[in-house]
Amino acid sequence: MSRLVRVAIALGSNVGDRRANLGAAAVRLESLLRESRTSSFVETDPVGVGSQPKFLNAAMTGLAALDARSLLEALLAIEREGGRERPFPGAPRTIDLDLILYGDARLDEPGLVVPHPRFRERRFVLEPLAEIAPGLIDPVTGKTVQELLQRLAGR
Ligand code: PH2
Ligand code: MG
Ligand code: MG
Repeated sequence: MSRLVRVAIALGSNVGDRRANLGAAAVRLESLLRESRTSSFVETDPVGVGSQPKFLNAAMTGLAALDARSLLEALLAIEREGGRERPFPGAPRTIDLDLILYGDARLDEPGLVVPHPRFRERRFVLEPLAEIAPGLIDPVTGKTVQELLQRLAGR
């Protein structure tokens, strides 16, 4: 019997056909997750990466049968299929898939830090995530996604 874990994934694209890039990744993720939900696609200004094209961002949630490391590998494989190149950190990208939450796990391993260390400060993650999973709980702060978004908005 396999254990299912509720996960949250952030999607972002600012190179090429952004809508097609997010759509293709979402289709692939739907096949990995049970009861998957996908947020609206929202256009956002780039944060912390200098002057770049605007992003299209989205969030997905669902139940994963994979362990966290295997899920991360699957996200990286979908990024590669989507033509992701990594010429330098923070480079514009066709598709970026970040594992935000993996149940109530707190992991700090090479390449795998969960919850994502910066998601609480990122409106481009919290806004789409709150649309589909406002009550999802951040195991570090104990706050819901909705509360994290309100906290951010109130600053
Ligand atoms: N991703 C980043 C850095 N900055 N800004 C926006 N608006 N959307 C992103 O997805 C994003 C970003 C690093 O992955
Ligand atoms: Mg990212
Ligand atoms: Mg990433």
